[in-house]
Amino acid sequence: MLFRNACLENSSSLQDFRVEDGKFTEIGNLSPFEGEDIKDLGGKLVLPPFIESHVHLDTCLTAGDPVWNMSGTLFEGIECWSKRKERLNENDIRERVKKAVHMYASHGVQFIRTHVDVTDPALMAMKTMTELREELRDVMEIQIVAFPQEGILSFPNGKELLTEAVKMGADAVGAIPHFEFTREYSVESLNFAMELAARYDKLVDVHCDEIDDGSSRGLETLAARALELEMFDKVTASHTTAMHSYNNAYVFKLMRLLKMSRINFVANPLVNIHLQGRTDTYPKRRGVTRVKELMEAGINVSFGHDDIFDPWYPLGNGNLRDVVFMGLHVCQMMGYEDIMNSYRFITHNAAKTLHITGRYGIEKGKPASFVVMDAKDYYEALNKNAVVSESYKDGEKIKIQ
Ligand code: 17E
Ligand code: FE2
Repeated sequence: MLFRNACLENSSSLQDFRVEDGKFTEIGNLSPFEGEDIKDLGGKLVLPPFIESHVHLDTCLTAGDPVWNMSGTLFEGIECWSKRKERLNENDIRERVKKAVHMYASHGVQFIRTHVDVTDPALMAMKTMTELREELRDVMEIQIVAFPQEGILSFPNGKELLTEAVKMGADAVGAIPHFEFTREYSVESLNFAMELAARYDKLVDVHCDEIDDGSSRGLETLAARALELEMFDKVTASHTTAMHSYNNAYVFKLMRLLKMSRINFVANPLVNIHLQGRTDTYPKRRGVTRVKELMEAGINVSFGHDDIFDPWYPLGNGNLRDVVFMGLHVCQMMGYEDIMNSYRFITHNAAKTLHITGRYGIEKGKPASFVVMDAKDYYEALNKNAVVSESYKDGEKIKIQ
């Protein structure tokens, strides 16, 4: 099939591309083969599919059940979730996850990395999510992070539960150093998670220093281990909001290690502008990690939504545009080029985080997965909140309800 007159990733002139057997076979100024199906895109924007690089699908769509998070803090959110967790069952998880996945799909998302809480003696969400990862494969590629929400050393049998979740088929290992009881536990939890991932050849994605405490320094341990174990870009530091509060001299020193370690970062601007700064009076810290400075240092940063209507965030509809929009404001990245290129936070940069770049992107020979937006470029798409009108996965059109 021949697609004509596409604005490919903000290109200044329109291009055509051909899809055969689920792959991109040609890109350029193309003439149709005899009898070939043709679709004229009329100058619309074509991007590689959107990627949700950080969300908690197991907690989605539970806000207010059984209680609302009144303080708006991460820590009250964890308490609310702990109450809801007692009532988890397979059907409940299935219904909510499917709903959330379809919300994402309708906004052109084709890949999701989800953190699944494994501080549950029954590992109910983990088990169900591994099944859903297979069942939903035609619509969404899902990566699962075994996420110890209530700690590895500070939760009964935390180490065993995390190990079991890895054996059940998690794609990545998580940790939550800032939530552990002590600084020593924080370091030990990171060592444990990294060694576990190395042993089972898994990726790593840590909820790292999600607190407005400038002395929360899990990140240096994570980056040092990524370097020493040669795991490099298989490792991701999510949130790192404490970095907002680190002193500049420390960040200056830290940057050397971060560059050497080659780890990825995920910022969740929509949720962290809501959760952070809650113990401040005025001035109130924004609490989002140093995105601009990380990018300037050549470090990979993607953006995630983190939550959809759950104890940590009371809104959300699966549209990553809102995440980008908030991120650009909070991080003060509002130059023309910043805005134009901001789709990369939820496409190419996120593909690096998920470790899928080899089979992602609009290039000859790669799977023909892409989205079409009702806009002439991403600047306009972002500004007008343009809809994703079509989403193709491996050459097949995904139904957008
Ligand atoms: N759990 C956590 O530790 N941090 C978050 N931002 C969310 C869940 C959403
Ligand atoms: Fe998170």
